[in-house]
Amino acid sequence: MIPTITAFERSPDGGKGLARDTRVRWALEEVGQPYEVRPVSFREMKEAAHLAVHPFGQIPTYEDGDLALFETGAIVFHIAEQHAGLLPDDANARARAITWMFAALSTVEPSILEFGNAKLLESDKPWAKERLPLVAERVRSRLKQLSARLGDADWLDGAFSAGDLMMVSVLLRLKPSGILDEYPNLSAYVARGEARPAYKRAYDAQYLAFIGKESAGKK
Ligand code: GTB
Repeated sequence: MIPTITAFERSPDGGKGLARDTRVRWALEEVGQPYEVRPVSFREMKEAAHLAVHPFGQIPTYEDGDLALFETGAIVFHIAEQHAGLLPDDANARARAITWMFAALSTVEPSILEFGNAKLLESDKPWAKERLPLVAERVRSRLKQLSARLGDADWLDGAFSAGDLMMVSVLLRLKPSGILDEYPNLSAYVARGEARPAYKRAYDAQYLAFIGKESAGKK
């Protein structure tokens, strides 16, 4: 069976691959699993049919036969469990790769999201100028720790894994800010992720979907 994922009908990032369907596409591409995409509008996301799959009315979701999942962590983990290539066979190495997935989502991503919100959604608030540097420092503090752990290794723990896929996906959100460039080993790490053929296919697919919608809208 071919799984179906949902994605923004028209991504607000203009096809830059920052919406979270990209990490799911990337995982599917890494394991060679074809997939279909059901684009959803912001209105559809909050309607009953979508809420039945995603209780928080967001994208992406993942449906395969009787199984319906939401949350990119759970989706990527499921894909990695179903196919070879994203988690090591050795039980301890596998547990460590899963640990990095959790670390990406629950220790590194929150400060990055907070930073994004402070820049994009709160910049007109009277306290924004004072808050932004604080939030940026929280991001730097995590990046410094991550940078120290990565050192000059290519990936976080041996061969590329779902842990790296998730960490790179989380860090990518920082690229436009320039903060990532303060940690050369982390920007090289992200670049290695982006250079993977599976990432390129995932990026191109979401970009082409966005461009397709744009040109259809202009007709
Ligand atoms: N924890 C969930 C997961 O990992 O699956 C979070 C899912 C989530 O945040 N989904 C977002 C969404 O559906 C899209 S990815 N938002 C609509 C809503 O909540 O109503 C977040 C996102 C949105 C936009 C950009 N962008 O424009 O750059 C980047 C990322």
